[in-house]
Amino acid sequence: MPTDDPVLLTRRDGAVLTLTLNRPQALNSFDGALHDALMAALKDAAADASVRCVVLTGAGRGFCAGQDLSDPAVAPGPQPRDIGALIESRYKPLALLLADFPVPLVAAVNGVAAGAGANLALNCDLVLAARSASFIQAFAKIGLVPDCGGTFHLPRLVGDARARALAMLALPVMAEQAASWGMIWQAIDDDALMPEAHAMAAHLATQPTHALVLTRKALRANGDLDAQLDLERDTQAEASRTPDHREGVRAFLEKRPPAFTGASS
Ligand code: T3D
Repeated sequence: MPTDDPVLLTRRDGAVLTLTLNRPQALNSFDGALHDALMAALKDAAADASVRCVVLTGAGRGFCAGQDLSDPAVAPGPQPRDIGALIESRYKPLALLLADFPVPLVAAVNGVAAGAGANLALNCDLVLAARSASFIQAFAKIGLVPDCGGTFHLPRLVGDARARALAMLALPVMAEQAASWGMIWQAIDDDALMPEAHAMAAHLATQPTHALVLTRKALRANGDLDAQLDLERDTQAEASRTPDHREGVRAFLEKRPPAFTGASS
């Protein structure tokens, strides 16, 4: 149900900017308005020298459920659709902006993080999650492949074997397990999440910002994120042309298990 509430909330505490995805009725999944608002707010923050740390979080019981599958702009019709263009215009620029962001990024994952929502968090420098939160590479459930940098970050964070299993089985990983696997920095008691995320962001905002950003760059130097995002776009475009993708989204919207055929086109 559409509301008049802003899809993104902003809060400033000194040098810390908190951006809260605010479509709780759809677990803060991305429609066009949220994509636009988040990119605009991040670009403004990147251009504002007084912002020295950004916290990303979600309103309600979810962090972000990835692409809004009910958005009429992307809902599958009877014909195959090619979502390579959506990846190119939305998720690739978002992942690249976060990769080169001029100040540290903290994700405060307050609840379920699924699909591109999970990978939005994994693009951040430090990921804190409420103990009740979970991370799901939900793509296989709708006949897609991980995007928004997931195929770049996930194997680096948890290793190839776990990355393959998480992406192919689309199983939820609870925050504590995610921390013990090195997917995130810390699992935190639910009611302590935001105070701890803000305390960490306030500390980071007093640190040598440019050196921290150069540290991120150096730690990621042995991988070509840009090329991997192009590969995600192309594989996602191919996956999105399959009948299984259309069936997966239909099944999600109709709240029933999908009946996949395995066909490639
Ligand atoms: O165009 C493209 O598709 C390209 C996209 C690329 C990037 C992607 O992110 S693809 C992956 C998209 N996301 C998903 O596949 C996740 C879909 N959601 C889920 O699997 C489940 O909702 C969760 C595992 C995240 C949470 O499950 P649960 O049981 O806690 O909650 P729920 O009942 O499923 O969801 C609560 C509501 O949010 C529900 O609406 P309702 O019935 O209360 O009116 C549900 O429909 C809505 N919702 C959840 N996720 C989405 C969504 N609505 C639209 N899009 C969503 N992604």
